[in-house]
Amino acid sequence: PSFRLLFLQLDVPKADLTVKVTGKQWYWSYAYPDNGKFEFDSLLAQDKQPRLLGVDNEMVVPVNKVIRIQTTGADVIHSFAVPAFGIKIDSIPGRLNETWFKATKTGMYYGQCSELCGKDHAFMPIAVRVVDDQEFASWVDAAKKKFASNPAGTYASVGQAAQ
Ligand SMILES: [Cu+2]
Repeated sequence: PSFRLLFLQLDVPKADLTVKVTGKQWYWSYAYPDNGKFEFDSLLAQDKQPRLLGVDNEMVVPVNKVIRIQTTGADVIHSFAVPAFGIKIDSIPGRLNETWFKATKTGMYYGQCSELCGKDHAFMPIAVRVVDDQEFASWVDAAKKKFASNPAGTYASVGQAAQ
């Protein structure tokens, strides 16, 4: 029976939305190819609860929709795991892995990097905020302005500018 389940997990149903998740040392970046292709970084927020799980910019998705996750690594191997959705998939440089989930309730869901990836492996949480359709649409509108028009504001480019 477990093999049947493992097999079915890999069969990605028709997705309502795709989010591309890139694991980096030591944070995640989320890209929304279906919603204007904006991308943003999600960094551990020291001042947020729950401790070690709160981030500055959450991954936001609509409730009751099939969300396809495509994941890769930018530097070393990471792993994208969200226990509440039953997903765990390696984020490997040079490779695009796929998985999916469908959240049936709104709210916050958390996960952590699950492949030892260096110094701050324990400090690159995954925070997913599941919202209704209307809230998702307004978040997308705001996110397009906040992230797409200002690529210089992302963590990675701030790091490059400092070099
Ligand atoms: Cu990692």
